[in-house]
Amino acid sequence: MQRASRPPVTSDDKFSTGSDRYLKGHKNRQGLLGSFAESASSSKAPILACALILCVIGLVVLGTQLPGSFQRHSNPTRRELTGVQAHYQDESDLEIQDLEARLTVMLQDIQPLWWHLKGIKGEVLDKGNRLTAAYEKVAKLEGLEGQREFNLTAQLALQNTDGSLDPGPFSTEQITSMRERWKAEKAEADAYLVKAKEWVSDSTWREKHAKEEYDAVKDKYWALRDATDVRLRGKRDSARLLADQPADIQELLADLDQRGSGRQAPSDESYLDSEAGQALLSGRHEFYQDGWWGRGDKAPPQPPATPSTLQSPSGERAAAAVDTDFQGPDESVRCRMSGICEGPQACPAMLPDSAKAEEQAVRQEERLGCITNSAQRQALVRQAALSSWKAYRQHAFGHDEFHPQAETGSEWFGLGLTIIDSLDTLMIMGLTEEVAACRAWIASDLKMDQDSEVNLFETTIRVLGGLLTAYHLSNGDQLYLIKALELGLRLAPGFKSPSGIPWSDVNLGTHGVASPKWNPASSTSEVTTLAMEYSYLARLTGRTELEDRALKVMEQVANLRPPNGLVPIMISPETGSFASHTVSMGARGDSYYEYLLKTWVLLGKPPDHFLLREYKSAMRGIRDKLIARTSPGKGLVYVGELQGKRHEPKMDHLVCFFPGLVALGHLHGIETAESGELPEIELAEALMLTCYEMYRRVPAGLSPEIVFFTAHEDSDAYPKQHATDVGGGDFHVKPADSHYLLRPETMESIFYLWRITGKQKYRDWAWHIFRALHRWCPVKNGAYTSLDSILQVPPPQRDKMESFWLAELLKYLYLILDTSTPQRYPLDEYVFNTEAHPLPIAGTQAGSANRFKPLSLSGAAKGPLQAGQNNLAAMLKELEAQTRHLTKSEAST
Ligand code: DMJ
Repeated sequence: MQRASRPPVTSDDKFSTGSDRYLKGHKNRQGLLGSFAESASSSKAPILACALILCVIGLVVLGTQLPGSFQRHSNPTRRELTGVQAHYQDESDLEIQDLEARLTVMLQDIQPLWWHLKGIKGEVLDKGNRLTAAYEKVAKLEGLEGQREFNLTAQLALQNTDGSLDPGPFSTEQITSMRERWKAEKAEADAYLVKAKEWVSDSTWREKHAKEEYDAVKDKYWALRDATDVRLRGKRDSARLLADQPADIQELLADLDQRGSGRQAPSDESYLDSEAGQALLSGRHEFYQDGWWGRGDKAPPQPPATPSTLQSPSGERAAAAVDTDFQGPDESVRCRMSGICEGPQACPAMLPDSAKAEEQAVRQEERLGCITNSAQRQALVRQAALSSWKAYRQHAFGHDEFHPQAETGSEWFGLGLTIIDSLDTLMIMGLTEEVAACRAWIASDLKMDQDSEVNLFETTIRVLGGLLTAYHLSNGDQLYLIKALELGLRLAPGFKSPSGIPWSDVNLGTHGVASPKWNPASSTSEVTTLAMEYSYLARLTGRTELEDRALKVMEQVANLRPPNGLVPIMISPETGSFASHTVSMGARGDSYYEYLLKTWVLLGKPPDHFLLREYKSAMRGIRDKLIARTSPGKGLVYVGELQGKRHEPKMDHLVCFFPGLVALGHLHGIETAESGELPEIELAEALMLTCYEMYRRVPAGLSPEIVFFTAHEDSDAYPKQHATDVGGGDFHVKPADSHYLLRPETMESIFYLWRITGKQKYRDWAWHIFRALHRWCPVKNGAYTSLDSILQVPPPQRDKMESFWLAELLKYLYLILDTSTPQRYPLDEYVFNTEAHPLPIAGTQAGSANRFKPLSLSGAAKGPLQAGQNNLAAMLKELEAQTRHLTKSEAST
């Protein structure tokens, strides 16, 4: 069976998690400190002498300060001991803790300096090699010069002396041009040599500077550490003098010992108050300017509040907010090539003022890693959203799509796609002025009667979904509902096929339908990803026929009894049968599985519903047939594809919605693990790690569109050897698949994992991904754009800001970092559609159909709203005739 190459995924397996890296990194950190110790040992003798003297002085001073009664008795009373302990405790708190806090801040500064130095050393070596090569090239050209002239002269001499020969291979002009070319070649080599010399001297200077800086901080660190140790020893020895070490004293000693060995990370506040933190706050790069990032607000990150009613079945929800399990060193290719590192290297030191401006700018970007406060992080995300939106508004407002480099828009559906898809994100971020501009455009410029085809699925999830959520978030602004209903009805002919399986495309003006040009069949995921939007539309308007129809499609697909609950990715609207042998959780398959679960939740989780049954059956199929691990034990867990019966270790970035879906299933009480398998939440976390590694183990720090995993038997040796390669030995990326389109799926899953586990590391992962986005995707006008290849640094950009950048990625990121209490859009009241538009669950307070006043189609309104009502009333009549076949009775046959 294919299982041989796909090691089974069991609950006994230990993943190569952040903690493993932590442990490994921790050892290395010790190694680094050890090397400090070695280098410092030569100078230790005088320090030890000082220590001894200080210790003696300490004892004497201490003796004079101790309570009088205590000096007199060899067996002090308990009260006296407690008093002394408190005295030491206070002193420890005031002195030792202060010293240790300073040490940890210094440690934070030392490590980046060390990595910086190491990087420069590598650069010096590299530049040195280039210089040698330049010398060699110049020498070679000089050597060639004589030889070339010699050959030419010989050639010419031959021509002169023997008239019977041909004029020779070269004309005079050719010779002249050859000489010029050689001259130019030599001049170029000479210039390169000069440049290479400059490079070397420049990097050598920087190396010297970095070394001095590193040595200075290192020396300070050791001086402080030695002084701390002397103080601790003094205290310990003093304490030993007290009586016969009764229990209280032993406790005190143990406490002091522990203080001597422990090192705690500084809090956000102490870091921001430190010199390095202040430097960050007053950073020179424009990204940090203007006070919009919330300097005044230094609130520490808060764990999300527990949603009011929903409890995860195992009861373990958002309890702890701290799980900073990555301490480095970060050996990832992302850290090495993009400077986006985790752990102690996340926050590199400032460069000296004398460093070049470009380096300062790069370093400033890297210092986004110094920001750990969620509110500050969130403010930066909001800023990214606002600048993206403003660039679109300025250059392409009203167009579906935005090309930020050309500063133009283009059409896909002619429905102002970016406006409507982004609208709820703007609302959630409180960008009221921008929301008003969108509303005005929708009221006066959104026209739906155009004679052009739109994709039924894309229009439903992005435009219909966007309008419905806008209606909900605006507390029932009827404009949005009228437009949503009009669009829903105009899309209805898409369901009119011989089999009931929808067509791919619909003409909004003529009510015609069409298949995609490349295939007569429809994508399975597209025809089964409509029910959430139609269901909420039905709840709000009472028009249930389209909801029935959309649910009927899902039931029809289930009735085809797909083996193992896994559906092939194409299906024919003509025959209603599957039209492919490929099963994928990526393109054309993904949201089929997503809407099984989410539609069931949106309907209020009706018991024994076919959606729930099909979801569970699909989960079993996915576990049995698609999920694999790259190596037994510690390999990455991934979701492959089926080509017929063959398992392909290929995974689209699109599949990264799946960890979040599995976690959501767990939250709603679904468990599909059989004995020895990973339970739902552990499976979700394992898959989440894989998706994150698809960002961490590539040069630009942003995932490629597709990766191919590699199975290997030796769980330990292989990945370790290749730890710093692209994919770290677990996956590879084909150049043709190396683009990144601002896709949101990984951020989406991180959102669920953060909400459901409450582990801080997920917030940090989200932030590290944002760092990479901010590093490589911005365009001068404030927009962000897609990338052509994440294998290169800097990655070449593509000219497109997809609408899901604002609709999904930034919304999820913003909500991950949100610290509001109570939590916004809790998962027991809302379910996000596949385009990240939150819809309220039926039966909850938010989801009540009576929450807003009912849709009115006559009279009361004025202006555009009245136009919309009239339009809709007329249209309803017309569409009634068009879609009469979609009556309830027919839909249920
Ligand atoms: C989005 O439009 C939706 O998330 C859809 O379900 C899949 N693809 C894109 C984003 O990648």
